[in-house]
Amino acid sequence: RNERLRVLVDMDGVIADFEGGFLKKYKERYPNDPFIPLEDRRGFWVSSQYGDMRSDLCEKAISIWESKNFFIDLEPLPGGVEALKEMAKMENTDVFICTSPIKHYSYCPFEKYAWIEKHLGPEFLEQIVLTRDKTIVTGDVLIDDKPDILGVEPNPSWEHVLFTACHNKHLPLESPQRRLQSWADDWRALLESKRT
Ligand code: UMP
Repeated sequence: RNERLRVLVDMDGVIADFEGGFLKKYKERYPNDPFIPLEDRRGFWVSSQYGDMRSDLCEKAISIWESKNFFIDLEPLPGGVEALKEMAKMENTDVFICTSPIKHYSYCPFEKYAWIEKHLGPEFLEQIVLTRDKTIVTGDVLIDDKPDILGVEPNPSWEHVLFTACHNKHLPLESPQRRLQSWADDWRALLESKRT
């Protein structure tokens, strides 16, 4: 059996500020259209909440993250880069960044690699898993801000720990599910609890 701990860490909303980057560029591009302040965000899909506000705003929202330089310009979320670098140096620990690219592939996959090289260093280019289905990836824990992570595998090997974000902070947790409130929260204890 494997003595090493395998940690999967999501990118958008966990180490890269997708919501903040979206809102900034949306307001710049559509200054005369309504927007949703981060404290009013509900639900994982930004485009759905914008579309519910006014139907044309769904595709306007999508146009933001489909644009060149959207993903590379995202700011790191507080403490995320430092946590991943420390995690990667821990004994018997393998860290992978597990992220779903958008289907408009012109910029997103390239810019995700570039972001990781820029903020985490070229060593981390070995640690990237790009997949639209995270259930087929094996690991001990998946730290992700998406409440429902579904795919073709009904029983994924990982425990999903919900990373708190503006869109999920009001959600009641399904009973066994754990949260990481931020990177200031005790992620080391979480990892130790999976090691035993
Ligand atoms: N995304 C959308 N629509 C939205 C919000 C996000 O397509 O309304 C994209 C951005 C990310 C991906 O590329 O979905 C989420 O990836 P994960 O965080 O689940 O890895």
